[in-house]
Amino acid sequence: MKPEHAVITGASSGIGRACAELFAQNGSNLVLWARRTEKLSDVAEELRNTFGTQILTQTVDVRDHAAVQDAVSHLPEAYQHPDVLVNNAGLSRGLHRFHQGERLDWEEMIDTNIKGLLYVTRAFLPHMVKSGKGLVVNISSIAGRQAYLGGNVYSATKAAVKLFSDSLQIDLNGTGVRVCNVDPGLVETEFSEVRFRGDTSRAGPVYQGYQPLTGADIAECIYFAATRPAHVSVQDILITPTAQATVSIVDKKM
Ligand code: NDP
Ligand code: 8X3
Repeated sequence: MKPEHAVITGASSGIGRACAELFAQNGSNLVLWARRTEKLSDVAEELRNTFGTQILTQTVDVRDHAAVQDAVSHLPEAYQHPDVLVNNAGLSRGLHRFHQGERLDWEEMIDTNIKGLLYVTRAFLPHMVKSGKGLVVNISSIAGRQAYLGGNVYSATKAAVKLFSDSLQIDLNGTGVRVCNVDPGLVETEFSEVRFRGDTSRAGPVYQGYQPLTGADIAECIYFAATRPAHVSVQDILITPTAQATVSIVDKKM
């Protein structure tokens, strides 16, 4: 089953952008969300020109409940119950031990990774349930399964996403709507630059000394889940670079 309509949050870079590319390449029409309007428009323009599918963009901050509701209400009907909703928008801030951490960083992570994901899901799901089909993909993380030094609140937000995915499996049982939770390990994106607020001297080394995953590696897993026949549900995916054994054991050749 080829997804005709997909909605991807956090599509201005990294994993979300790679998903947009792969879905468009395979003929899907897309709605892309992010806050950076110009970056999002550039992605859309490039995909339209290359693949010729319909690409709509909406500048949405997923932390803004009213904006999320408003954006969904302004979409053409077919996109309100997409074949695939990729809940990808998310971020980490800081890598402090908890007792040295910043409250505003915790709030940003909780508001984006947990509350934002809930707002988006709640806005689309009633339409998807009514249509009796569709796939919700939640991007959690290996960090939601295993703790690491300084990961505290980020890990907690991702553990929440994973348990929310598990709960949705139950709540949506019998509706025809499927749920896929994806837990990536280290993926080279803007993630670490955002975590370290643009400090490339800290972000760069995160991906050095081994071959990290790319956004495209994650997009392929998501596309696989999205193209299974209706009776097949890929509930959970854990994907790491081969060099990564656990969240913090990485075979780096420096
Ligand atoms: P990027 O920083 O490259 O991409 C994050 C995307 O999320 C951007 O498009 C950003 O767009 C968007 N975003 C962030 N905050 C908001 C918001 N409030 N509202 C709307 N969009 C938002 O990182 P990744 O691609 O790596 O991250 C994607 C997801 O993957 C995240 O949930 C992350 O936690 C998860 N993940 C990443 C891993 C990694 O190693 N990279 C590993 C495991 C999970 P904009 O700034 O324009 O709003
Ligand atoms: C991101 C994985 O280990 O870089 O979710 O925090 S990690």
